[in-house]
Amino acid sequence: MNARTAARLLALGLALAGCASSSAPEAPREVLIRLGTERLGVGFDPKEVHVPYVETIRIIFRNDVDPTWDMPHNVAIAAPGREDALIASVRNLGVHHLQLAEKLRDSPDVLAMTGALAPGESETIDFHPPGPGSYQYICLVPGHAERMGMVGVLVVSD
Ligand SMILES: [Cu+2]
Repeated sequence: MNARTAARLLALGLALAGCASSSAPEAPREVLIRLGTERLGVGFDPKEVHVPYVETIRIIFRNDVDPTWDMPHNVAIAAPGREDALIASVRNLGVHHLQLAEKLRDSPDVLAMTGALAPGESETIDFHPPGPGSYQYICLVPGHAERMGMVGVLVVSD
C-alpha cells in the first residue's frame, strides 16, 4: 500500500465514523474489496467476487506479479455488453499500456479503471454500480485479456 492509498483509507475511515455518530444504523453504502493478480501467471486473483448492491464499491487493486517479471497490469470495469468492444478499442488504438488510463478513462465502455501498475504497485478506485448485475473486470494491457484470459467477474447482488 502506498502513502496515497493509506491516506484515502484513513479519510474513508473518518467519513464512516462521522456517519455512524450522526445517524441511525442503516445499510452500508460502501464496500471495500481487494483485487490482486496471480504471482506466477497472467490472471486476476480472485477471478470472481460477490458483493451486495451499494452506492460505492471501493476497489484496492494490487499487481501481485513476481517483481522479476516486469509485467504491468491494470483493472477496468467494463460496461455490461461492451467488454469485447472495449478490448477491441485498445487493440485498435494501439496505445502503450502507460497511456491506457489517459486514453480510456472517459470512454462510455469503462465504468471505472486504474492505470497500468508495475509489480508491487496498488491503486484504489471507486466503482458506482448502475445497479445489481454482473460486471466484468478486465486487464487492458494489450494481449492480457484477449490472449491470456485476464478477466474476472464482479457479481453485485440485489
Ligand atoms: Cu494484465
